[in-house]
Amino acid sequence: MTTIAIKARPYGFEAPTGKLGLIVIDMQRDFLEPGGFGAALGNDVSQLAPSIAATATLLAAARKAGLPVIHTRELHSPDLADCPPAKRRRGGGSLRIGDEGPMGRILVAGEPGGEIVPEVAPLPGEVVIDKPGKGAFHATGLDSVLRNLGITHLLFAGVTTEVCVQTTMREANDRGYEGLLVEEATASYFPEFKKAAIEMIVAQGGIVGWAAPLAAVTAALETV
Ligand code: C5J
Repeated sequence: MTTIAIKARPYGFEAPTGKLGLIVIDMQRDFLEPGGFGAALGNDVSQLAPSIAATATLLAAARKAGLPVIHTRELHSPDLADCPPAKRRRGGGSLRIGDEGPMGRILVAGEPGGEIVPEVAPLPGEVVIDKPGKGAFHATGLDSVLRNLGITHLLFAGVTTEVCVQTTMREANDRGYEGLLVEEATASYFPEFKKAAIEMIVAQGGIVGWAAPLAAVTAALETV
């Protein structure tokens, strides 16, 4: 069996060809644009902007290499039945989940703010997982989807690094997947949290997984 080898930290990441997928977490207007959930919590959304172009580059390389691509969206049903009251109460911002904002109801399915930004939008045939939690495995069919696709290794991109991305990497790790975070293709409202999250992932011999620069990942995907 051939492998895709990526120069990574804490050591080289090797994925069997055909078993590597890309998961792009929550690249939604509600997190990336003014007027959404992230901004309502008092965050500077411009901090996330550089991750859009990097994720677009990564997506292009993954699609060219034939990797399955999975997108996630943090969303709740319009009746908010899947939103724990504790989650809705949290934050104390001007707008809460379900409230009407400039891009429609915050983090509600079917509203403009819940859509993925056009630069990294899913292509027809790519899986989109809507998730009510921070982790993409919680209360979703993601694990079945990955197993049905035969995926054992995952590249991770998306926002925000220390919340939904890191939570999902940890969930994947506990389920036996091997995960690598693509550094430029993720971002946090707090650059120091992004840096710390990456260090937490690769510390202790890769206790959560691997991390690598975008160029190392695209170079490896070129070899497929
Ligand atoms: C947050 C996410 N930050 N996608 N969600 O609430 O990271």
